[in-house]
Amino acid sequence: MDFIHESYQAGDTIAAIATPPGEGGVAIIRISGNYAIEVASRCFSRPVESLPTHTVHYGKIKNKEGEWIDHVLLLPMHAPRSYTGEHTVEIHCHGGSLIARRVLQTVLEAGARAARPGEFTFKAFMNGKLDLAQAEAVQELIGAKNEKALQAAGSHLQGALTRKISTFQKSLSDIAAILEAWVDFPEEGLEFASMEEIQATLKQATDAMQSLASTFHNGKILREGVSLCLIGCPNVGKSSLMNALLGKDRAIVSAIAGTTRDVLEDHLKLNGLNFRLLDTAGIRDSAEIVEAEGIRRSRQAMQEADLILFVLDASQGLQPDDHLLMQQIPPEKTIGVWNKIDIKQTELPPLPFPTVQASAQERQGLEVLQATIDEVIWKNGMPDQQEVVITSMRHLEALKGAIAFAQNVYDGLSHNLSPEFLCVDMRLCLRELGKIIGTNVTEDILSSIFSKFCIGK
Ligand SMILES: Nc1nc2c(ncn2[C@@H]2O[C@H](COP(=O)(O)OP(=O)(O)OP(=O)(O)O)[C@@H](O)[C@H]2O)c(=O)[nH]1
Ligand SMILES: [Mg+2]
Repeated sequence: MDFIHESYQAGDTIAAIATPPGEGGVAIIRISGNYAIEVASRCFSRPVESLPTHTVHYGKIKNKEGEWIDHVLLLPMHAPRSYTGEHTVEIHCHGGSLIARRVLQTVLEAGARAARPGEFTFKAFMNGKLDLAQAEAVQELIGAKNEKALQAAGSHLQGALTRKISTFQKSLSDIAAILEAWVDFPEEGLEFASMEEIQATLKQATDAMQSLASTFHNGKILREGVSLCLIGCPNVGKSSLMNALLGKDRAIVSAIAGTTRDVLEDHLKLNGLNFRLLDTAGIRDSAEIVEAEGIRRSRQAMQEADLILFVLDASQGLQPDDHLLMQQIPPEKTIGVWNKIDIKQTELPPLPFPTVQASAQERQGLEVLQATIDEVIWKNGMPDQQEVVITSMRHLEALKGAIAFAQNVYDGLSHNLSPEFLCVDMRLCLRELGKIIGTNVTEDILSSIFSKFCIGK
């Protein structure tokens, strides 16, 4: 992967097709840079220099030889009023991939360079149109697979995360300033503010950063969805429950124990969230080689899943094999499902996790099951619309770093550590926070962020 900014020159004029490949009503070619207007002018049937900014114009695209390429609409946007903050021209041509590529080719021949992935957004970042957290939110917004993820990305793009980080930076910079003054004028001691006050502010900021960091669990659910694994002994009705939840005949169901041999996967949307549903082979002692491999995969799926549905046969009650299996299941991520409640015979014992009764065959108890799934997933509380949640691992790492350094300063104050040391940690703490919004990022971080974008964004 190219380092996007290796050859980055502010104002470099770049172009790309901004719409997805394939056939469509229109395709958009985007040009951005110091010479965007001139480049567009060289291929358009009218001088683009004379067109007022943010107006749309009908005309022809022609190549250097004067050959007609397409009829288009052209939209000039003069700097700084554009996505990138530079002169930008969008050309709306017919939406075939070949025709769009021809128009792009013409634009490139007229002097633009082909854009790299994410380069338009990178320019927006470099020109101060977006901070780094907002630039990443653009990608989240494009990639959002469910309503809630879209909401979180929208709030990041509008700067909610940035504002939050800025408040941390503000109160921690105040402390940093006091500590620096202390280093410069040690004989004056800490009279600028009392030790208790500094520690109180530090604690407040650390708690607030901690609570932002703890939203990552929810953020991950929003972004990636939840993997939900059906586990149980043979024949309890896992595949039937999978089919019932999906509302389709996905997995083979039979009265023969050991029907499912491999992990089966399908996707489901529940309460605005994406689920990856995994049906597995019934777990029992088996010497049969294929079944044994299936069982190994069941166990692996169980370990990796975010949530386990432990399925039991209510017509049989808790059998010794169920009991054995139950001891191997992590209870904090498990929901018990007594299936076949339609033919229940015995009293059912309580289980050490939330449990529901259902009949996959009669489609009973599914709503209660769905509600319980929701409850267990959002056990720390569902984020409300206003809450800022972090969805990126990079942000979590930086926050954790900032928390650790702030904690060092706090402890150092308690132990009368020399202010020089405290200043170092304070600066490192601020630097971690800066990484989130992009004031302190290395080239590789930028590269890795922007290279995930598509070309044309
Ligand atoms: N009465 C009743 N029978 C059910 C119910 N759910 C499943 N069954 C029956 O139980 C048998 C086993 O169902 P499956 O869904 O194949 O069970 P499984 O847990 O996937 O079994 P393996 O893949 O072999 O581990 C089939 O004969 C189903 O028709 C239910 O809710 N009520
Ligand atoms: Mg099965």
